[in-house]
Order: sequence, then C-alpha cells, then structure tokens
Amino acid sequence: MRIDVVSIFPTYFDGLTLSLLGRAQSTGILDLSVHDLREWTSDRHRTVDDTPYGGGAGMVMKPEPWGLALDELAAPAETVSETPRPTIIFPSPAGEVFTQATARDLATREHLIFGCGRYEGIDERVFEYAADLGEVRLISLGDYVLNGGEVAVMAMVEAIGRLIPGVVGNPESLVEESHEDGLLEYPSYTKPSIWREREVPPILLSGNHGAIATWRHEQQLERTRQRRPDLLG
Ligand code: 6GU
Repeated sequence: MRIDVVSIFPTYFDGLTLSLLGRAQSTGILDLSVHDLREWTSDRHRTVDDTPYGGGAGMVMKPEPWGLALDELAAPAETVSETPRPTIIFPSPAGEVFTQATARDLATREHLIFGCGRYEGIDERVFEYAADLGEVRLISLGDYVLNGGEVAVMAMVEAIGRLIPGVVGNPESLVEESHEDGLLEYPSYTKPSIWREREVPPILLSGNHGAIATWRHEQQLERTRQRRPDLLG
C-alpha cells in the first residue's frame, strides 16, 4: 500500500517509522511518504493560509498549494493508465467517525492520501477538486476538537497499517481484539498465578479450553455491557 501524508508539520509523523509500521516500510509492504505542504508554495514566505471571505475568526488554508500537492500525488503513474484512483482523506471533526470498520475498509485500498488541515480549515473548493482525482472522505476521530489533523492521521495510519497483510507478525493477534467482533476484549493474565495476594481466575489454569472460551466470551459481554452499552445496540 502507498500512503502519502501532506502536512505543514511533517515531523509529527517521525513516530510512524518506529516498531511495526517501520518494519513494514523497510520490507516494502508499506510505502509511506510525508510531504510538507509548503513545498507547493511559491512566495517568499511560503504562505499556506489567508483570512476568510465573509469575515470571522481564524485563518483558512489557501487552495493553491493543496491543488498542486494533489495534482502531484494523485497523478496516475506515467505509462500505466490503469493506476487506481487514490482515496483522499481529510481529517476533520466535521467528518464521519473513524471506526475499526473504517480501518478495515481503508486497509484494502492501494493508495491513500491524507491532507492535514490546520487553522479554521481548508478552502471548501479543495474538497470539490479532490473529488475529480479520487474518492474523498472526511473522517473524524471522535466528538472532540484537536488543533489540526496530524494526531488524527497518526492514529488512522496506525489502525489501517496494522491491518495490511504481513504488517502484524501473528495475524491471529488481530482477531481476538477489542472491536473486531463488536465487543471489548476479555481480561488477560500472566505469571505469577498469585501476585500481591491477587489470584488469576482459576478457570484459566484449568486446561479446559472449551470452558475458558466460554468464560472469556462472558467477560467480553459483561465488560461491553458495563463500559460500552452503545456497542450492544
Ligand atoms: Cl480528524 N481533526 C481535528 N482537527 N479534530 C478532531 C478530529 C480531526 N477528530 C476529532 N477531533
């Protein structure tokens, strides 16, 4: 999978070279490039924002640098006219909410472009223009406000990246996780069997795999009922 990220703070994404996603990049499973939006400015001050038409607080990101960035990153590869259209994602608190289902969907795409807005947002015409180049998605992490899209994109790239086949060494660790089956994960324990007078639930030491599976499922249901009843519908 190819992922391009455009931001005025590209160093935010240095952390994505660590650990699992770093290894996926060295093995070629993931081709991740982070770009500075200011590369597509031409004035001496490398300006990316301006005052809003109609007045109001804050600044709006200018369309021209975004247009040039999208032209370059979404362009079909030369010679091959069959290159798939990219999925172009703009992180936004006004977008659809990102879930594990969103991550699973986006993990099947060949090319993702993330455009990180700052200030009061990006000139609306950029979203219209992007729709001519690919499938545009506005996606929110949840119902709270961040200063910009960078932290949201870090989270989305990690959630998506670990679902690409080969990124997580043991694919079985992907199935028994919170949210994969619509329930929260069951509790885990390791040695010692008694720690500071607290015992591991005896069923886990019984060797009865059927009973353990039933107990774990009950724990999932109980935790989900207590912490996230909304997931049970
Ligand atoms: Cl994607 N962006 C910003 N700026 N704030 C957010 C968000 C995204 N998701 C939740 N809050």
